[in-house]
Amino acid sequence: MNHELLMRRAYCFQKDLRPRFPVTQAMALLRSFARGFPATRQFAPSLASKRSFSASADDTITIELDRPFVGHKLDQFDGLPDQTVETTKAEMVKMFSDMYLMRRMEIAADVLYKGKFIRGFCHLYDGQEAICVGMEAALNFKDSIVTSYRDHCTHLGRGGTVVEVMAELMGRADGASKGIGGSMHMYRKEANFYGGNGIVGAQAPLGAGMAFKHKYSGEPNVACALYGDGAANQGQLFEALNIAALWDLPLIYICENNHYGMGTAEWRAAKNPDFYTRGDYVPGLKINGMDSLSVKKGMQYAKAHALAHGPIVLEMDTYRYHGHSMSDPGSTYRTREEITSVRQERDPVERMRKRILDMELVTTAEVKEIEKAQRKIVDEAVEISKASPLPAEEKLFSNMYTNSKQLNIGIRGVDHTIVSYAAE
Ligand SMILES: Cc1ncc(C[n+]2csc(CCOP(=O)(O)OP(=O)(O)O)c2C)c(N)n1
Ligand SMILES: [Mg+2]
Repeated sequence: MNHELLMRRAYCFQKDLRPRFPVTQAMALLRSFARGFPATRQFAPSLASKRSFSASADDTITIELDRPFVGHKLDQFDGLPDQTVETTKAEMVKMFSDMYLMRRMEIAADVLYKGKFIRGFCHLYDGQEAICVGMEAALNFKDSIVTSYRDHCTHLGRGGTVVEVMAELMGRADGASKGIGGSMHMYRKEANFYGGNGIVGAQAPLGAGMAFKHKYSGEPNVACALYGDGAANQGQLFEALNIAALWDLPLIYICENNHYGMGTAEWRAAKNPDFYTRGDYVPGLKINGMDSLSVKKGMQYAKAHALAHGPIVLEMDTYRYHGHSMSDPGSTYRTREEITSVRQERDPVERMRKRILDMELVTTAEVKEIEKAQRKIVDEAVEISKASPLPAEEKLFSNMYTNSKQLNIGIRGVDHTIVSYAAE
């Protein structure tokens, strides 16, 4: 079996580029492929360890995390999570592969934006990939997610495809929202992903509503609402938190602290930038958001907590490499040295690449093959998206909340008399 093909079958997110046979078969192939690799049952603790041992792709490996969790009011509950996480070779290789795919997709979006194939808003997620990937390792698609406009990779994490993201970015009919939403409006209802929100903080009360639904329906699931350090100062967050705490809703608030809200550093906007403590009476946990395994462990803890006791506030310590959006060069309010040092010392993709190589779970040649396969997925998705048609004209006026024809007003200067209205 060709390794590149195998990795694509076992790991890629691509629905439409995914070869047509079941994942179980792919995983069986992966297992046979993995059998020859050295691995460890009890791996501890440093990334630099090079112990060789044999284990299959699904054998449990225990990793000691290099940064401790920091808690807020957790003593009244289960205390702090310990500093170890259980994983497998298959999971770690998948995490690397998924994060690498996300990184390449965001780099491609940057290039396409500069080439004017993508217009309008575009907020990239590169640097923050470990949150998305680690979070999904602790959740299932019956748990709900709602996030901000920085949503491209969340869509992949929820099982969406690179084509869906790319086509949406280019305003094409094959996009996640049929090309009428754009960068800020990825959406995947079948995996309980409710977007993509352009209004800062708007997702916080939406997340509380989703958590209410899970509890009301007696489902063993949680709702996760992700927001930034800038959004963390919004009033609606505290209103929703109050009601969620009163009603013990299974809600996980996740503050993705990339340390800037547009060009404003966290300390200039927040009197208390310890965002995991900002729930006051609601417990919190600070997590290394640059390590997908730390995120997984923290999320496992948070899900169990939310189901048993109600809301919890997580702070993911992370960093965005690009500017706030494509119109921000990202270097006027922070130094280039700062960006470079995070890339060199904390990059989530590099961290996992180093980990699986140091543990001798894969060879350098195999890592290169994974990377080549993921780059090909992105390249093909770009071409498919470019060839995708524009949405039909009448689609521009479907799913509108207000019937502006009745109100006799234009929408953003568009003359409504020249289009027909299609209600969906
Ligand atoms: C209610 C509202 N106010 C202001 C804006 C403009 N705005 C868009 S993003 C942003 C900064 C948010 O920063 P943060 O929450 O840290 O998220 P990040 O962009 O860093 O992911 C602002 C002020 C908006 N979209 N909505
Ligand atoms: Mg921010």
